Amino acid sequence: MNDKNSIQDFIPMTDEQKFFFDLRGWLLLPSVLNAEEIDVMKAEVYSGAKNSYEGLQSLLDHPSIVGILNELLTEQPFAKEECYGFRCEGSFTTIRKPGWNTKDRSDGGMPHVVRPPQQANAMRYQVAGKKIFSGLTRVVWELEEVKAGQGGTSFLSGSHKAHFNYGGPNPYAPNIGGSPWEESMRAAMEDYSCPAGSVVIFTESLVHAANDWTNPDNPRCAVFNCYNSIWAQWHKLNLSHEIIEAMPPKRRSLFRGTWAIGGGPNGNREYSLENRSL
Ligand SMILES: O=C(O)CCC(=O)C(=O)O
Ligand SMILES: [Fe+2]
Repeated sequence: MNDKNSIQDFIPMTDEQKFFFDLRGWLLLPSVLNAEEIDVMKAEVYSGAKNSYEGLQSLLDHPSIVGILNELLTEQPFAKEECYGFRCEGSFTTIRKPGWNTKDRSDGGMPHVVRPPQQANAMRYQVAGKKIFSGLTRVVWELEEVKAGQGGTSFLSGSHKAHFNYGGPNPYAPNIGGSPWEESMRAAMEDYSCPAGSVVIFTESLVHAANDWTNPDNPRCAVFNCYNSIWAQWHKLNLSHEIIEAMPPKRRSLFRGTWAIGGGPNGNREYSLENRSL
């Protein structure tokens, strides 16, 4: 795997990917990791991913997603040779054995969003000047096979651009709870089948849900990484300075402080103990 990630090292987002991401709010990249890479990452997750990013950190700026995150989150002049133009918010891993149920989640599997896209705010999906800004953006690494309808994350495609609320009593609620249309919205949701080593990218403005894992053949084993604009933060960082400090410098820049002006002529490019997101 590539640890340097110079500015030329990534794979650009294609026009086709841009079209479908904008249309649906999510994108599947099948079979990104090879068998050996899958084994290494899976072993890390199954052994508890104790220092989460330590063994999984090469996924954070994997060349297959950097070009896409540049399109989705970066204003071009802010992508530099020595630092990324987007930031990482945090990460979690999941192992869901056959029979795993959404009751184990605090949201109980309720379809939800970061913030409803009907109001303007710093997390919302927008397009201007032929440029996407995807707001809070999730990258899911599926390390085991996923079969459609058997427990992958599901999406209400297009809902990241919905102009009308979900029908529930509170238009600010970040989920579809209490909506008289809950069943028809759930019925309209779609998901994906993919081999192990695939990536799913979605805007958190899209209505999405966790689902019961009913696939009897293998568990779900996935890494969920979250990204944002270098000027916006949603999650509190769940990663120690020691782990970030040990990363290569460009990868470290994913965790630099969330600000733009006031730090000298070069602006905000380098991660340090004094310049980190908290
Ligand atoms: O667990 C899942 O499938 C959904 C996770 C989720 O809601 C998210 O990544 O924002
Ligand atoms: Fe979510």
